[in-house]
Amino acid sequence: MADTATQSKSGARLTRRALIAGASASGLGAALAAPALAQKLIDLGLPGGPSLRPMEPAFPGKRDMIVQRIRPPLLEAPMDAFREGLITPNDRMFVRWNWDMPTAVKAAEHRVAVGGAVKAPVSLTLDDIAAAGEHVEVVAINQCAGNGRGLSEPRVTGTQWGNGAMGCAKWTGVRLKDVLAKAGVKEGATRVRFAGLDVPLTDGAPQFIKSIPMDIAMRDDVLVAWGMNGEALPLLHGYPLRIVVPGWFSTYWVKMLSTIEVLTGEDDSYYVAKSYRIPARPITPEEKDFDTVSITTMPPRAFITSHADGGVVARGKPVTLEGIAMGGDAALAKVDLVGDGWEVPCTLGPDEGPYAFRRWSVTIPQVAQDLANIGVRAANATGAVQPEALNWNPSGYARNVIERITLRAQ
Ligand SMILES: Nc1nc2c(c(=O)[nH]1)N[C@H]1C(S)=C(S)[C@@H](COP(=O)(O)O)O[C@H]1N2
Ligand SMILES: [Mo]
Repeated sequence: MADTATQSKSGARLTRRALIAGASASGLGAALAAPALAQKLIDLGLPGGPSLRPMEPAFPGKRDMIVQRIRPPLLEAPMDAFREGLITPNDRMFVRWNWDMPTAVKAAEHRVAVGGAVKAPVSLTLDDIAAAGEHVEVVAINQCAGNGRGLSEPRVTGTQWGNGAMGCAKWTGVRLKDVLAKAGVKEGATRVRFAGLDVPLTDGAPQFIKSIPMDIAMRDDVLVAWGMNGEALPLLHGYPLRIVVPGWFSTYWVKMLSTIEVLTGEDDSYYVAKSYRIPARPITPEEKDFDTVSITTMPPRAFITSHADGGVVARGKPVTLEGIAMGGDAALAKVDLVGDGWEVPCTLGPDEGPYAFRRWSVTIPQVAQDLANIGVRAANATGAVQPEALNWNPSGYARNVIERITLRAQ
């Protein structure tokens, strides 16, 4: 819902130019100061609507990013961000804010309130958080639940992302369970809910708050993080603190964390009870009557990063294809290059843990003809395998159909 907000507070429809002017005039601040009009356009190959997007180099701390929206910012990484290594540099990490983001945070004054069903509510400084427990590093993929949504057929509503609403970083922080221990969780706790400093643009709209079940909150790798690839979290990524839930879509990775609330019942807040939900069973686009469940864990996915659709390869010569893959909520087990009726296993690169990207490569000894409709198919340790057909749902969540391209032999 918030995804599609293209209207200003006054309800006037904004042109791109007005948006940019508005961004500077309304004191959005240094962090998002009037990005220059982008000259470069990129084609995301979206089947159901306008496919061109500006490439924008002017966001603070970012190299060229695909601008899906300026305010609140929605920036997508171009696929060339994933061509090397398995860590996504901070300046290529996608950005997503549902509502306006604060453009300055005073670290010394920042507090995290831990309350709800706890023995003694506390208000923690950044130093308190840092001292709450052992410092932990986790390499984990930050992926929007709507990543690749723009490729859905039939088209669905929401940000028309290509596949660049993802990235893999090394996150540093303390365990959420150690922070919770500062307040002491009461018997009967069911979920832990998070809020950040951002508030809705429109009056009466729900705040972006999200919760996770207690057993997930108590996991050893679920963090209150302040570090991203060895640097302080950039403002765009939630300075000074964010939640990290490895293996879960990053809608739960609340940024600019300011409140932790222990719940004893269900969470009936908008972004849990009404939004970020998928059909409880597979449906067809025509079906309207179905139960829904919250989107939670990520399924396996793989991408070719060495070649783009329509690329040219040398006939009669060997070709090496490369890319990245992820297991989702479990370790990656295997990646296969698949064509029409054939498949070849790929070699996997360094393993940075179950929640990280892993590189894959495969060499075709001699290209005889066009490589038509080739794709890579990942499988994870629980046996989940990428499907041949799109798992279509009305919000385009959790896309993990095998992505196919065609390479021309010349
Ligand atoms: N405070 C806050 N945290 C948030 C959001 C938000 O709007 N506000 N969006 C969530 C969603 S939907 C996504 S996909 C991730 C994006 O994280 P990133 O911008 O660091 O890539 O942040 C999550 N955390
Ligand atoms: Mo998201």
